[in-house]
Parts: sequence; C-alpha cells; structure tokens
Amino acid sequence: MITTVQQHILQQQQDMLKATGREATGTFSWLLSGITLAAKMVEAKIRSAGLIDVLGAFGAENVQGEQQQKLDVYANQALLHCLGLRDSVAALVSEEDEEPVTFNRDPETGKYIIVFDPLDGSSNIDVNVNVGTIFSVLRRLPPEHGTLEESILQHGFRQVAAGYVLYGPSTVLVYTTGNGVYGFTLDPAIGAFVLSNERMQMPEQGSYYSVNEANAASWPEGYRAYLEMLRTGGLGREYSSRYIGSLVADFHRTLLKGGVFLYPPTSKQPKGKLRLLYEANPLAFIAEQAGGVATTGVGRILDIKPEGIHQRTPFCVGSKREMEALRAEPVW
Ligand code: AHM
Ligand code: MG
Repeated sequence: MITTVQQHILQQQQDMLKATGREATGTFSWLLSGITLAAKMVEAKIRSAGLIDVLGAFGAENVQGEQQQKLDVYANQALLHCLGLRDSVAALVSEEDEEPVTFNRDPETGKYIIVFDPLDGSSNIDVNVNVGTIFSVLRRLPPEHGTLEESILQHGFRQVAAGYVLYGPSTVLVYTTGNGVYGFTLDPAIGAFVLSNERMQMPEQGSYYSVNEANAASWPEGYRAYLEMLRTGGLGREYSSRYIGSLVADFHRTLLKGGVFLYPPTSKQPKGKLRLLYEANPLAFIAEQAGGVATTGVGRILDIKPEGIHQRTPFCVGSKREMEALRAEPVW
C-alpha cells in the first residue's frame, strides 16, 4: 500500500510520542498539510506556465532588490494563504516579504514559525528549468524565554522540521523532522505525495562539484585550489561539474548522487549570496540528517546565530569525503 506524506508525518509523530508517553495532537501534520497544499497549487501553476499568462516579470522588486516574477508572487501568496489559516502558526517569514507576517495568536496555540523561500531559482522559470520551494519550521519560544522575533532568529540546530519541494520532471518533496530524511513523489493521479525514498542517505563520496565558476576570480584563493584538486584526482577520481543555478535542484542531485555544492563569498557578495534562514539552514539540516556536512567553508551552518531574517551566508554542502577535504583546505 502507498504511504502519503500526511500519513507518514502522523506515523512518525505517533512513534515518537509512544516513546515519550505523550499523546499526538496532529497539529504538526495539519501544519505541514498547509505546505503540501500550497506546493500542489504552485506545481499546477508551473505545469501550465507556458499556457497562461504567468511568465515574465511582475513589475515590482522584492526586498532583495530583485525583480519579482509572477510565479514568485503566486507561490508566496499560496503559502501565506494556506499556512496563515492554521491556528498553530505564530509567524510566517518569506524571502519575498521584508518583515515577518505575524498573527496575534495565543502562544499556547500559535506554536510554530514557518520560514520559506516560496520559489527558489526564479531565473530558471522562464526557460522551463527546475525551481523549488524551501521551508524551515521553528518552535516559538515560551514568552518567558523570548519574544517572537527572538524565536524567529533561533540557531539552525533548533529547527523542528525542514524540507523542500522540487518542481522537476516529477514533483518531489523531501523533509526531515530530525529523524532521518524522507522523499515523496507527487502522484498526479491521486494528487498526493507518496513515499518514494525511505531514510535517504547521501553517498559518502560523489563525482560532481557544483558551483558558479564564472565567479572564480573573486573567490577566496583556497576555493580555486580545492576545485583544481577535485578535477585532477586528488580524492581518487577526476570530478565533473554540474550547475543548474537552482539551489533546490543542485542540492537534490547532491543528496542523491553525492559530491559538493558551493556558493563561496564573491567580491559582489562578500557574505555569500544564499540566505541563511530559508536556504542554507533547512538544506543543512537535511544534509546532516542524510549523513552529509554543511558549512560556511569554515564553521557549521546550523551553529550560526542569525541576526536578521534575510541574512546571507557562504554555503558549502555535500558528501563527507569532499567536505572533509574542504575543511582541510584554507579557503579563506
Ligand atoms: P533566488 O532565491 O533569487 O532564486 O536566488 C537563489 C538562487 C539559487 O537557487 C541558486 O543556487 C543561486 O541563486 C544561483 O545564483 P547564481 O546565478 O549567482 O549562480
Ligand atoms: Mg531563493
């Protein structure tokens, strides 16, 4: 029989609660069902993107100063709508919105904060190449331990769940609640995400590296030496390169095939390009749960104390072997 993502979450929760003797409330699975509903809305829109008038720029810039695409706007609204209705949500933090959207809910009920990048890789939308949605779930701190803002800016190691949806030849959802990584494939016949990858593990070594090499001249020197080492067989094989420019797609390949993905600091983006809260943290959580490693090139991503919701970070993620070699390389 099939297992849908909803059934899977409930099952995982029941197993966990059986171990602690508490009762499952179903709140968390109800919350995640908001994400899967939005993902299905986005996927339907993407599938018909060439047919209806959703391609192209929306005519506005988002808070990062980038042109918003119509599909970005749609994806953001779908997530805000599907999650905002859930009583358990205290705040929603989106790449597309400068400030968090907060709900005036009793902290006892409104326990969760969802941080998301509604449509990542938007430069790929118009050319029919993979895009994705990334999300991270945090638990609100009890009022005596911190404000809502402090709850949003918790370390990545405090995430209670993280995941992504990749809109590719098929639509897949990958998530973790800190108890392994699970992959689901959307079955269009029944409109449900069905379990397809149980306890996903990143291979200990791969044979691809993934980085925008056009920036090579402005990386810290060590990165160039590191890639040269990979290319020339320093880790026992001569690496090949793959770069889609859609983080979710580049990460998904790295999760399945191993290897390494890098977005180092550049002269244009001295702090790195990718965002800590809704890009690096959730993918770092998944990578670690799958036996991989995620760093800034120096320290563990999940140990960074966030200072702002749109903070950027250098991001290096991949298989153990390549990431150990990166640690040995003075990349700064
Ligand atoms: P976005 O959130 O505006 O789409 O930007 C993030 C994307 C990632 O998906 C991808 O890894 C990266 O930007 C690619 O950047 P570049 O074009 O500089 O290589
Ligand atoms: Mg993004």
